[in-house]
Amino acid sequence: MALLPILEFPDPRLKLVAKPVEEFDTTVITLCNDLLETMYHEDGVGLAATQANIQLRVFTIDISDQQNQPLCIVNPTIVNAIGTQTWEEGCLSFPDIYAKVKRNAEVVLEYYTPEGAKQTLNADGLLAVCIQHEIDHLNGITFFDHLSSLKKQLIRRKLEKMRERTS
Ligand code: K1U
Ligand code: ZN
Repeated sequence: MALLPILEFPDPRLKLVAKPVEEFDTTVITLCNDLLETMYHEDGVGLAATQANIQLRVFTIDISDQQNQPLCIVNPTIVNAIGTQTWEEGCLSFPDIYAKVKRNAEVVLEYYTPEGAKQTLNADGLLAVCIQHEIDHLNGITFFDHLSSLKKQLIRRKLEKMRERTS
């Protein structure tokens, strides 16, 4: 297993659209294990391959308190989505930035395990939010893209100040 470096905004590689996995081989299993290890190390509840500069439609999620309910999601498709909810989201590609984003309240997700088995998952609450956040990453979209121009400006300034302090 390996810790993967995470791309940070405004890295243009966060805008790349990931390609579907075509062969379910050990590469996919290794990628899932590396994403999980990196996600747990960073105390995240999700991590998309795009954030590790790997353009494959793969992400991991674990919303449990004990970090013991890992989900490895390959080639995800949301087949049904209803309602709306607003959640204060974080993103490992935007350290220390949180912002409210409106998304669907419930989703039905079809996906494959890293071994190639097709699955269906019904999700609501944080799990539904996280699934939509990670699928956005695979499509080159971040939570920043959902925000108003004013909020974007405030976040840009905050990141500049944080980087000035650490440089
Ligand atoms: O994709 C990512 O950047 C990971 C991101 C997932 C996410 C969290 C919350 C709402 C939407 C998407 C994070 O894990 S952010 C950091 C975090 O540790 C966290 C934030 C809120 C609740 C629990 C954890
Ligand atoms: Zn994110």
